[in-house]
Amino acid sequence: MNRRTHATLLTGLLLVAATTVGAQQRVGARPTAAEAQRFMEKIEKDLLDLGTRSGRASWVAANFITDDTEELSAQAQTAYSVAVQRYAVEAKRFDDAQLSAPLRRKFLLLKLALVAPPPGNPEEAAEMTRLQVGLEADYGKGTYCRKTAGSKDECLQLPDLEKILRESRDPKALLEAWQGWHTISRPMRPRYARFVELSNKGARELGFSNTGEMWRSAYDMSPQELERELERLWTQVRPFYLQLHAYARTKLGEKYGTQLVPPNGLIPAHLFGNMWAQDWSNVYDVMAPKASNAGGVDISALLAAKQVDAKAMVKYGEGFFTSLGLQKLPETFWQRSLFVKPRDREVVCHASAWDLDTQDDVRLKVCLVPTSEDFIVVHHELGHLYYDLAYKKLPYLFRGGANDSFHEAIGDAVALSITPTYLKQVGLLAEIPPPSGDTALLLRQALDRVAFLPFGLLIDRWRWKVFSGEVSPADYNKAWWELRAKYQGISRPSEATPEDFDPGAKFHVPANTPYTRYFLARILQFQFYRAMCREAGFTGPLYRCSFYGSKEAGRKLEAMLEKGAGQPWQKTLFEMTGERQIDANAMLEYFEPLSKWLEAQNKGTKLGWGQE
Ligand code: X8Z
Ligand code: ZN
Repeated sequence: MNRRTHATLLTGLLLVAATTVGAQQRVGARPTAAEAQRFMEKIEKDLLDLGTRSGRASWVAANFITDDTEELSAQAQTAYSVAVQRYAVEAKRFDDAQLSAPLRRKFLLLKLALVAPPPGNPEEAAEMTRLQVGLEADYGKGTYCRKTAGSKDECLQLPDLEKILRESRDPKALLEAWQGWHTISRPMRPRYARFVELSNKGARELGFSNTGEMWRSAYDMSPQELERELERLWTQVRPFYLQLHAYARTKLGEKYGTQLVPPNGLIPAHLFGNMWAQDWSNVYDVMAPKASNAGGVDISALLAAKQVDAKAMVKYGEGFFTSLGLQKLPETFWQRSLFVKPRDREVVCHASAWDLDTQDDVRLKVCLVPTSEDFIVVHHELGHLYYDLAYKKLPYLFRGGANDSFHEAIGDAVALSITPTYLKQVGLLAEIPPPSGDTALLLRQALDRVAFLPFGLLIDRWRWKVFSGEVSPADYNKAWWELRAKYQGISRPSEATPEDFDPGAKFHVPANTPYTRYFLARILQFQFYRAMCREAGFTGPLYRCSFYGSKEAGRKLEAMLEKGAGQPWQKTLFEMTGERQIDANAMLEYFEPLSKWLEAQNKGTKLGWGQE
C-alpha cells in the first residue's frame, strides 16, 4: 500500500514513545497481536452499531428531506465518522506490530473507511458532516422555476428536466432545461469549499496529504501506481472514444446544424439526451445508422408495450440473479424500498442501493421511469445488493467490495447479458432481429458504456485538483470545463457566469461519492462478463452472449462476491477472470465490429477537437 504514509506514521509514533515513556524497556515495546485483535473486535462491534444507526437516519433523510431529518442524519453520521476517525488514529500504535495478513488488512480498511474523514476537533467534525448532509439534501431538493404566461411560475425538478433532455429535440427547450438545472448548484460553492478544507484536515490527521490522496490509496497499490493504471486504461480506450465522438458530432451536426455543432470542434453538452452528457443512449434516434434494416432493440418501447411498471422492472432484475442460482431478495426488500418518485414530498432521486444492517435489510431507493436507461440501472443497483448479501457472513470490515469498482461493476456485467435472446426468453421481445441488426445493437451499447468513459475519469481528476489545492474555489468552474473539453470533447452550451458551480449539479460532487470507481467499473465489467460467458460455455461473438440461467456462471459470480473485501482485489480478479490487472481488452473485443464500422463511417472526417 501507501508506503510513504506508513513511514510518516511510524516516525511520528517513535518520537512520541521516546519522549513520553520514561522506562527504558517500554521504548519500542510493540503492542502484541492479541492486543490488536481485541482492539479490532471492539471496533467492529462499535462501528456496526453506529453505522446501522447512521444508515437508518440517512435513509429517512434521503426519503423525507426536511430540516429535522437532515439534522438527525448529520448527528448520527457525525457519531459514526468521528468514531471511525478516532479508532483509525488510535490504531497507529499497531503499525509496527506483527499481525496476521487478515488482521493487518482490517487496519488498512479501517484507515480508508471514510470518504470524508472528519477533523479531530469536535466542532469542526460536526460542521463537516452538516455541510455534507446539507449539500446532498440541496441537490435532492434542486428546483428550477420559470415564468409562464399565466401568473404562476412553473417549477421543475431533476426528473422533469431529464425528461425534456431525453425527449425533446428542440435546441431551445434543451438549452433551457440544461441551464435551469445548472442554476441549482450556484449556492453550493462556498459550502463545498469549506467542506473540502475540513475533510482535508481529517485526511492529514490520518497521514495523507489530502482527501484526494486518501481516495487514491484505496486500491491495494500506491496512489502513484493507481494514477499510472488509470492513464494506461484511458490510453487503451481513447482511440475508440474518439471514433464515437466524431461519429456523434457528424450526426448531431446533421440534426442541429454545424452552426451549433462545429465539425472540428467541441459538442455542446445539452444535445446528448442526458444532463451530464455521460450517457448518450437517449439520442439513439439521432445517431441511428441510415440503413433501413438497422434494427436493434428499443427496450424503452418494449417496456411501454408491455406496460412494465417500476416494481415489475425490479422483478425482471431479481429474476436474472435467481436464474443464476442466487437467492430471492428478502420480503423486507419489497416492503421497504422506494421505486417511484413520491408526489408529496422531497426525496433524493439519484438511484442508490442500501444495506441498512449489513445483514438482510437491503433496499433500493430509485425514481424509476420505464426506459432502457433505468432498466440497466435496476440491474446495476441489484448488483450492489447481491454483493452485500453475499459477504454478510464476513467480519464487519470485510463487508465491502474487493475494491469500490468491483461493487459498481457487478450489476452492469449482468446487464450486458440483456441481449435480444434474453429479452425473448423472458417474453419482452417477440422476434430476435437478424445479425444485420448487430451494428445497431452495439451502437446503442457504446452510446451508454463507451461514451461514459471520459466522464468517469474526469470527475475525480477535477476533485484531485480541488482537494490538493491546485484549483482554488474561484476557478472551480473553469477547471471543470477545461477537463470536460479535454477528455469528453464537449463544451458548456452557454457562457458561464461568475456564480456558476456546474460540478455541483452532478450528484456525486455534493454527495461526495468518489467517481474513479465508475471509470474502472466500466472496463472491469467486460472482464467479469467475459469470464461468466466462458463459464456458461458460450463460444460465439462476445456481444451476443447472455449467461441468463447459467448456474455455472452464477457459482463463479457468487464465489467472487463472497470474498468481499477480505483479500487484495488483484487476487479476487485473478480467481474470477484469470487476469491480473484491470484491462480494456475484453471491452475492445466486445465492440470490435462496431469499432471497424465507426472507422468506415468516419472516413474523411477529422477526429478530435484540437484541445485534447
Ligand atoms: O451513480 C450511479 C449509480 C448508483 S451507484 C446509479 N452511477 C453513476 C452515475 O449515475 O453517474 C452508475 C453509472 C455512473
Ligand atoms: Zn452503483
